Amino acid sequence: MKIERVALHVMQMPLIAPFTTSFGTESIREFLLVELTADGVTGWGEVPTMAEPLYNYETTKTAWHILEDFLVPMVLGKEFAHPDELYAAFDRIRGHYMAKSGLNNAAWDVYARQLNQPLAKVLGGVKDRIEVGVSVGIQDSVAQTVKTCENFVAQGYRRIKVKIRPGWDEQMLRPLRQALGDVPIMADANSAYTLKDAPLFERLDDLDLMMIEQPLAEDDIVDHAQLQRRLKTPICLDESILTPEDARKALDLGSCRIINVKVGRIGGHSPMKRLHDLCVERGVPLWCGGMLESGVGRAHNIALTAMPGYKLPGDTSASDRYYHEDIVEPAARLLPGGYLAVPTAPGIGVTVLADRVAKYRVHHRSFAR
Ligand code: OSB
Ligand code: MG
Repeated sequence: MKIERVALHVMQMPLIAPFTTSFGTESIREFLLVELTADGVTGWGEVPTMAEPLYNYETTKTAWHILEDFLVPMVLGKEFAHPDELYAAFDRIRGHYMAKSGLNNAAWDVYARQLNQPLAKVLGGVKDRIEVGVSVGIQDSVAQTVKTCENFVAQGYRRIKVKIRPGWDEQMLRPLRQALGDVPIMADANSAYTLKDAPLFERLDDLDLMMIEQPLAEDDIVDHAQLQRRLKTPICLDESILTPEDARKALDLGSCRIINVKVGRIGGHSPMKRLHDLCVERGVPLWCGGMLESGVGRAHNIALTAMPGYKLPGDTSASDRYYHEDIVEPAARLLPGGYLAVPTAPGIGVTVLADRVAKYRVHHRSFAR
């Protein structure tokens, strides 16, 4: 594919309800869309940054800078045989995986459209529907948490993830387990604890949580290994895994038993496939995390979750769990039993609606040669 044009769109979409984690509250989802045209075929990618560097160090502005000044000039006017080759061109640029993922994934969409095949199939996917769960932010009260979670269970979601932070953990999780019976529950701390909190996590062992996600610092797989040795509950790493090599090291150290893949966090489908294959080889279950994506990022998440290594329900909930209206058609809808359908149309399998993109766009620029 010869890259003819790249357009970057800064998007701001209001969430139906604010989403609170241990690092802050988001009410308007800010992110970038990458629109890439090669050989007359257009593909889309999503850069799932936020306005502030709270989840990781990237922001929408750093991603714009890295794309505009470095990544876009590396691909514009160039010819690539495969999206992996385009990703390899980014080798010299350190980090900034979310910025890289936007271009890499847009190239995968183009590539699959050129093959006239769904992206899921091109990535090696084998499922026609994926099992999904829901990620519930920090609520005002325990009663509110129980009600919110019961409502999602009634809709069919197959597992509940709740956000925790110091002062909002055991006192919420015990009554929640009581209320939900044997519904699979897990907790995500977004790095809010230290090894000093190990006794708390040991007490949580009897709640039979599916896993505890990223309890400790994002840059620390050493303390996670110590904590994992003390727990029956599996630790799942999210923020700590930026590359397939990070995953290998964390698994070698015993820092986790499960890995959450966010295709943006690790740079796109090209490195994602390597991480997937490593985890399949080692028998480590994967699941697909989320960054409250729009329909573009959601379609990429659905496509990748069709791969066989994704063994556990992910955070890819239906579009209506986040947004009043989506920027793609058809928007992802929850099927009975807690599934999303894997699209069968070419590429990401959804149509990006130009008028909706324009409605929620605050800035854009097109690069061509
Ligand atoms: O840690 O998984 C996380 C949302 C924003 C930033 C970080 C995280 C999340 C979620 C929501 O948990 C996942 C989703 O529903 O997209
Ligand atoms: Mg997480």
